[in-house]
Amino acid sequence: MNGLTIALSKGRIFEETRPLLAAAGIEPAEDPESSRKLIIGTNRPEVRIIIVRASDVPTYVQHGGADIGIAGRDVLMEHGGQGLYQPLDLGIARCRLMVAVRQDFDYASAVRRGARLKVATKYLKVAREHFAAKGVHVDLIKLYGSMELAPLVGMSDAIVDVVSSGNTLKANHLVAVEEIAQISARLVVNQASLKLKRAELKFVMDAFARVSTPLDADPVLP
Ligand code: PRT
Ligand code: MG
Repeated sequence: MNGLTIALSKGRIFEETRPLLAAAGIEPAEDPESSRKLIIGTNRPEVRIIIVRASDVPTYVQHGGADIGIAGRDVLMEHGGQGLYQPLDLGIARCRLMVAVRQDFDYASAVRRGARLKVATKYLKVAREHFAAKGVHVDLIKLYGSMELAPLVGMSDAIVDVVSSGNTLKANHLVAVEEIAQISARLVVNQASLKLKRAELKFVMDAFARVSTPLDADPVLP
């Protein structure tokens, strides 16, 4: 189909993408928080936005359901990034992917002892690779959300999750013990679209690049 389809998730990604879209002269016609529509028009007839789960953004772009999308680096690490160009770190939706445990759990000594750890997370691939690289044996438990609960009910020793303010960890008597990666959201582009819609995409990428601050360009993290 002609025109440009952009995949976004509701919430922080959509809100933090608004100024980037504005820089490209794109204004969503509706607010996804109040509209139930999954396809949202814009002030530009050739540009539309599809609203998908954050973890589905790379999949939609990979398979051509959208030409471009914006996804957290956490989501992209877990997806693997096959079939996607990642031309731009947008510096938005910043957080850190961390290992966290209960405040009363001695993580360092468990690792030193070579204990086998139960780890609950929605980031199975990332967690598997992280602990394998450290030589720590883990049993992974796949969850889809509220990972913070697992250690509290004795289901796991640790979690792997993204942390921004740290308030959720604190409120649940958890503490971050290890950083896996610094995270911000990136622009992802379908490989065929990049060839077929070069001019449109270059316009959008240039506009986004003008108004975003990549993580690396920024010595001080929030
Ligand atoms: O909600 P849904 O299950 O559909 O998907 P999602 O949670 O992956 O999506 P969304 O919209 O919540 O997050 C989209 C992207 O925003 C993530 O992929 C991250 O790259 C990025 N991001 C930035 C965050 C946070 N900050 C963040 N704080 N994603 C999630 N959180 C969670 C955090 O895990 C904690 O449970 O928000 C909660 C509050 O965090 P604190 O540390 O401020 O208390
Ligand atoms: Mg969420």
